[in-house]
Amino acid sequence: MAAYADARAAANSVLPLATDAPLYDKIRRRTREDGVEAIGSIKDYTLVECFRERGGRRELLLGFKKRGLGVNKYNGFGGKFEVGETPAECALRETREECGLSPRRLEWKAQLLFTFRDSGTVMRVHVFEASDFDEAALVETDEMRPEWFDVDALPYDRMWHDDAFWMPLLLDGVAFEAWFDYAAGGEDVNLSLIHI
Ligand code: 6OG
Repeated sequence: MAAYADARAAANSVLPLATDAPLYDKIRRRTREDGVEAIGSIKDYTLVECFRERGGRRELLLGFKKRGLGVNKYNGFGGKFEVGETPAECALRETREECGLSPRRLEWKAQLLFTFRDSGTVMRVHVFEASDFDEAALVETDEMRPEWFDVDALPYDRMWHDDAFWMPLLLDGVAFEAWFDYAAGGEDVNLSLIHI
């Protein structure tokens, strides 16, 4: 139960984390069966998916990551929390820092938990859907090269493997919580569980 208490504290009481307790228990059970203690410390991140309408089509802004975790992959914008930040504050700051956009609409949509077979650290990623921004502010930064994609033609082969599992839910407007267990090396998902 320690991880559950920790999850609540880290969420600053602003997120609907209703189903996290059973999910943490499942992660423990499933990974212990393989002789792995997958839940050690928990590191929190945000991830922001920015949408626009173009010619009757829906488009998603992805950034090609130029450095750090996920280098050479397309992903949404986000990163680690600064001390005292709520998830929404972190999401907005990271989006502004990485691509210049300041979304006026930001909605919590998902919590992703990642375990890695070569690490005891759980990554907990708070996913937001964003829209309504001044597009003139969009810039390439040292970290990300932004690019719009039609939602029916996302570059899944150049994104994190987990995205192909959960992105269709996000595109359908579903809020969810999911766990992805990555094989050693961190490129392929071994196991996944999704709670809607
Ligand atoms: P910085 O290093 O830029 O934060 N992130 C992941 N996103 C997806 N879709 N799948 C993963 O699979 C991810 N691992 C990390 C969270 C890293 C950014 O990358 C996201 C942050 O937005 C393992 O501070």
